Amino acid sequence: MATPTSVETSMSVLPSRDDLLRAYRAMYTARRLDDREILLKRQNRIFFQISGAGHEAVQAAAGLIFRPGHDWFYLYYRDRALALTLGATAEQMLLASVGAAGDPSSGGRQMPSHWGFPELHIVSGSSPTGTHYVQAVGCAQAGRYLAPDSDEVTLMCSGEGATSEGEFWEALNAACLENLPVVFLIEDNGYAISVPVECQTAGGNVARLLAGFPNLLRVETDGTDFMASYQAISEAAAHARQRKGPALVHATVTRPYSHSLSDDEKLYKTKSEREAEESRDPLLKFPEWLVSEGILDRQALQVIVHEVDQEIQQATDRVLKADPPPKGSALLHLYSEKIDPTSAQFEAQPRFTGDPRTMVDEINLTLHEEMQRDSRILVFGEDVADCSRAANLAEVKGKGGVFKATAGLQVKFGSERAFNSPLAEASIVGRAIGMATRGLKPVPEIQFFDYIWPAMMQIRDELATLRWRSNNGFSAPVVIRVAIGGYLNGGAIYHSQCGEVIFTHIPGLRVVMPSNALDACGLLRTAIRADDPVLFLEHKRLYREPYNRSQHPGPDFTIPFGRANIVKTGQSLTIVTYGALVQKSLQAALQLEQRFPDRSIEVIDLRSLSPYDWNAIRTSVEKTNRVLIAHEDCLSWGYGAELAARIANELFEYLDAPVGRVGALDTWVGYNPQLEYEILPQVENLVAEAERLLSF
Ligand SMILES: Cc1ncc(C[n+]2csc(CCOP(=O)(O)OP(=O)(O)O)c2C)c(N)n1
Ligand SMILES: [Mg+2]
Repeated sequence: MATPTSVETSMSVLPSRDDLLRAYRAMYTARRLDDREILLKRQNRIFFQISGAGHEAVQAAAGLIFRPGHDWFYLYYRDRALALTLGATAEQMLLASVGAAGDPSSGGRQMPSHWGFPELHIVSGSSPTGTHYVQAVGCAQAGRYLAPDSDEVTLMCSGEGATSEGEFWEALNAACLENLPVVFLIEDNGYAISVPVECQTAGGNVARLLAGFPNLLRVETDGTDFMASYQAISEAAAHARQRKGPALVHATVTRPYSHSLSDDEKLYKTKSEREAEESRDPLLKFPEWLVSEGILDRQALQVIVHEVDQEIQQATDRVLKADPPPKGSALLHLYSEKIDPTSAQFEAQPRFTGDPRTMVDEINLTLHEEMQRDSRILVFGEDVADCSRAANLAEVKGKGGVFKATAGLQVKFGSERAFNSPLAEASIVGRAIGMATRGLKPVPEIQFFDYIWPAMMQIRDELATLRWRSNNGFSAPVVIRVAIGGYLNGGAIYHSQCGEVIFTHIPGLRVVMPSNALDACGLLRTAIRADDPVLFLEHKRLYREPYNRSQHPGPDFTIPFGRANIVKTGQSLTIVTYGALVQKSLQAALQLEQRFPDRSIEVIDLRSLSPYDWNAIRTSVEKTNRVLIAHEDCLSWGYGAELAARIANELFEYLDAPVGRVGALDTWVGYNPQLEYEILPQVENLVAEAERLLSF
């Protein structure tokens, strides 16, 4: 594949007359909707506007070729004509413009032009540029898993600027590795806001850069020319439908209305540049072509124009009277309303069998049992497979995770359900989101918490927002397993990090962190069987400790989220903690009780950090009147700060001492064991702070 295919000349695929009229109607509707929105924004009746002007021809062509409700679509904000051709209506779009409750894409939660139409398979779009590339790959992979004989294709659209995001390259790599039926449509309008393409993309043409990607069909087209675009996209779609691999269409388009209403392109585009763009306007070229080819006469064109103008006027009149989102609805759809992981449904009695097992063994066994039960579960990440070269398994034992948490899953359930991903955290989480959107239950692994950060945008802006921002139209109940924590003697900065509070601060995400084998089993199973995104934090130091082992509690053992475990009862002081500090708190309690025989210490293991068990904390503090919150992560702005604030606020009258906190020094974990000891909280720190609180 030396050079991108030229499509200007060959015309093997032709749209019908009806299709051409449908395309023109959608293109004209799109442009007039942009114009109407601009007017409404100037009148302060709507609050944001971004146009698709100049992009309409290639979009309408794509809208004819792909099949709504069969294929899947990851659109971006300019794809108005595409969404219209696929079946969205002018009124639906205007409902989004005014932010009405009836906006089918988000119920007034997202800006307009963030398309999401579940029945059409248009997956809710977000505002970060480029986050959806990897999701589209996951969606296509899910399609292949769910219906291997289907010819469905996933269409993924973006501007040329967004191809500079690393996730574009992660997505292409994954799509080519897996030979997935994804069509990438790059709508190149020459600018990313004010940055011209030659300063954005080396060589100024992203399609040319992709020459080395195997099985990737690259097609260049003039995206302002409807027929050329139709041909280009037909070719790309056919390549993907025939399962020859992914395809990329690079379509040059124009952007006559500046980037958005907040931008004025006259500040950086010359007059001649803008005039050259005007001459390529698809809304002028396409109707002229229809007339010159005798497909329509001018009168018939006028009829379409008139009908669309009327439709938009009537729709505008209606949406301006539409109800806003109801008061009190802001928290709705943050989490699933179908399955409540905090409910009694997840209370279960253990049925213990076998010898005591370590925490990592319990995690492994739970994954085995759940994958056996539910074929929708897929496990992937870095090094999680037993052996990517499956034939080697005749000779070798297999890896199964750097901590062995996923050992044996590939051997038992096959390489389609347990596999190694490229070393690319954003795409691990992003692909999982795409899969979950299709109804699978991905359980990806992030190898070390210290390396979760490339996936942060996917977790915070995508995973946690999808259900809320689509007003329950879409969801991504992914369980991300992450090895976390220090106390490793040599773990140093990049193998010891905590930082759970960064994630408990994210609305829409559940965060749990077991301290022992039994809780790990029960909480992991609940995470998998629930319907929400869950960050499942596995403390590395606790994986193989002798003291936190458990017999296996059975294949249906679950623990509700938001239920603390009172690991030791006491009367004089409550220690609220979780993770590695549970054991240290118990040791501290023992020392304190030896030193002060008339005092007793209660230790609460929260185990579920968001939601957390306020009831358990409240009940205990009302009894003991003294509380110490202990965590491994840095003290300042840590998890304990929120709990301390709430206790001080709501339990003030019960307190006989200030609310105490113990955490790591506000620095990184050092490699030298003495450094590590000084930095991370130790039993002696807990004892000292507890003594201070007991002295009041
Ligand atoms: C991750 C991220 N960075 C920055 C922005 C702000 N932003 C919105 S659109 C845009 C330019 C996008 O250019 P391009 O991909 O070429 O699409 P176009 O708008 O030109 O169609 C930028 C920088 C954003 N939304 N997301
Ligand atoms: Mg652009």
